[in-house]
Amino acid sequence: MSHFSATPLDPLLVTMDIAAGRMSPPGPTMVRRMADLEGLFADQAAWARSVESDNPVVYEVSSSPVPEVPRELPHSITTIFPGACSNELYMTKGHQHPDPQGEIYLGLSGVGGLLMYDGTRTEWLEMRPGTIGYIPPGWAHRSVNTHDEPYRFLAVYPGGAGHDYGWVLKHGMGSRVVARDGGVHLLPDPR
Ligand code: S6P
Ligand code: ZN
Repeated sequence: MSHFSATPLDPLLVTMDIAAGRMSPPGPTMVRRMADLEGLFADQAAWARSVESDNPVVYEVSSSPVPEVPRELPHSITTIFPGACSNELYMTKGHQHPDPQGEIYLGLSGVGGLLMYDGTRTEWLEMRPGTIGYIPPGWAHRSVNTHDEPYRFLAVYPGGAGHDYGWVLKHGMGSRVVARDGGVHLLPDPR
């Protein structure tokens, strides 16, 4: 996501429409379709078929107007829709913050998981409405929808941390999250 103004904002009341995954007043919104997740799902042939058939929306991000600049705390609602590519559950691209700083996720609706990877260890937190997932500095993070309704969470993160998507493309997340035999499983993904 890229943002606009470097001018600090005045105090701001933001209202979340959790059912819609929107914020008011609104800031930037982003839609990620299957085509935007190239190279991320294990089954590349299934990914290509999905892109060619209807290129579904996998997730959306709606931000408040707080900009991604140092010292500000931008925040956004991510909605991951239910679904899978082959049997790998719908997920965000995942990223590292090049300036390592912590981040907070708050579960809003639905059920999902917060997958984190520090290059050696993988951690998985189950996220439900009201749970907070803490992402320590230096851990790459990806979110996954593990159920059959939209999974929504609020993210609050340091505006100067930046976003590096190439790191996850290159190193993966240590594990993949798949639906199999009626359950959700983490499979090792060594690189
Ligand atoms: C930003 C924070 C989230 C994600 C969002 C989409 O630091 O972690 O707002 O941007 O969940 O995920 P991704 O990996 O596509 O940015
Ligand atoms: Zn982040």
